[in-house]
Amino acid sequence: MATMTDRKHEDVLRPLGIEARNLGGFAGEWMGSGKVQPVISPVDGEELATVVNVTKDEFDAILGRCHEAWKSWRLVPAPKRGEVVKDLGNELREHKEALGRLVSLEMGKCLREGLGEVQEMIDICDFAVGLSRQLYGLTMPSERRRHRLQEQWHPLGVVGVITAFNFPVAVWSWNAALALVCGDTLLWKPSSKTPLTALAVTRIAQRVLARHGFDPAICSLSIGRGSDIGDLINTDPRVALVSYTGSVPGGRHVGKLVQERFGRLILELGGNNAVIVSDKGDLDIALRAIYFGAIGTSGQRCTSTRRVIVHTSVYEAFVAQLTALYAKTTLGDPLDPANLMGPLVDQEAVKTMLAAIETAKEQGGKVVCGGEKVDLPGGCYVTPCLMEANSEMPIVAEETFAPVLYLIRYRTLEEAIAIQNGVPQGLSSAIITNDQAESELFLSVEGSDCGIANVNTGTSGAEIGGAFGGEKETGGGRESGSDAWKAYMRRQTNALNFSGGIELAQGITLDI
Ligand code: UN1
Repeated sequence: MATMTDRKHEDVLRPLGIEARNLGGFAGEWMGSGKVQPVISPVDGEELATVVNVTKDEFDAILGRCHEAWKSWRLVPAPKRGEVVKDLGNELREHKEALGRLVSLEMGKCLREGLGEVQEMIDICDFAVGLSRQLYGLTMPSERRRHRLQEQWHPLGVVGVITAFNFPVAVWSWNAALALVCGDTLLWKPSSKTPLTALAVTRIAQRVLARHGFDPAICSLSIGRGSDIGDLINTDPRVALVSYTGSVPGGRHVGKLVQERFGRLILELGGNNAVIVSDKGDLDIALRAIYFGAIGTSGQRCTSTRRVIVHTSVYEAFVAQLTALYAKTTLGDPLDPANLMGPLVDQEAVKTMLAAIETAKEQGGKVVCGGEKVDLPGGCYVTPCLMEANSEMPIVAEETFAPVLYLIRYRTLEEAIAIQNGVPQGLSSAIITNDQAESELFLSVEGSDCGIANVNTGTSGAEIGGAFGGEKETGGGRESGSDAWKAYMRRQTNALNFSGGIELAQGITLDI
């Protein structure tokens, strides 16, 4: 086993407090005595560290402490909670480079994207600081004389945050920054593929909370498998809200368990995002937007571009140019700035991608380029694949979490929109056009049915200021900006009578 001094990636791991062996549970103190899990980097196949998962009993203790911590955290004035989040943002600024590197190393995305992910954490902290003074309720005119009607927002409780490997730290922060100013506490279960980044972030939060004199159990951590720790979160009534990011089947499972006990739920599930390239659009914009959307994070974003629906009159020219761009993809170590694409998250993901390509071929798809395994250390590298396809192919309606981009032709915009909407998922979508009527139709009620619909920019890279999430099988949840904070609080409507008498609503009289 690697020791502290001869570990290969010591320079990345050490500054963030990652030891050779780490305990996977935290609620004011560190604990863990369950299964020991090795963490392998997809970058080079090296073991980065081991994590000791939490047991059921430890989970129970962690949740108990996190729930206890909520009882006092909810009493702290929201702007004071905002000050803690401000400091969390500053600490993340300080560790941006280190954390960005660890994200790259642990899950394989390019460093520039790893840094972008940490930037999203910083941005949502800034957003939440302002929000801590804006948790507004409305007042409404009462139908009764000398009555006032109002609503107010109260902290909800423990928020269970179950995150995916592809945004191992940002997803936590979109939930955490809002939940913290809303007066909730957090119990984080990261993907078993990416526990180290979660450990690093929890250590940062622990320091910040302690510095402000608050119980560090406010940001608790519980590393373990979805089937045990995840399900304990889903079924325990002490968890007021479960925010789950992951696959559609995973969301279906979580949804049933949480709904069964009438817990609150935010689901961020799969996407099958399309870009419509109009003959009235700028091909250069289309190429850049689509290229980044398809190969960014090696096609493993929920928002990755998976389908391009191109007007038949520009199809040949567009495909030729996109193919030329794909040929320029530099593939390899994601920490090397020369590389545009890193590995997939693990060898299983490579198998899934190659199998999907075979299935697509059987269904009539034609590979234009890529889709091959590349012999690099770790065995997780593939070339990004462009494939001519049609919307009747069943696999085109599925989310393959890999860089496979389906190219589809269209003749009328109505047809393109029908193709775009003709999949079970509804996360992100875009149109490339300079025609106002086209973009308006795309954004109208007859247009995209997705939670995100963009014009002249791609499907991925959403800013934190907007609410993030999607419709249909994407699950309907919203995180991040706009008024997504409301999901992290409970709304209370108040009728206040200062008339000195009693008057019933709806004009009802009682002769007693
Ligand atoms: C995800 O893939 O789970 O819009 C989220 C984007 C990022 C978030 C992706 N801001 O691509």
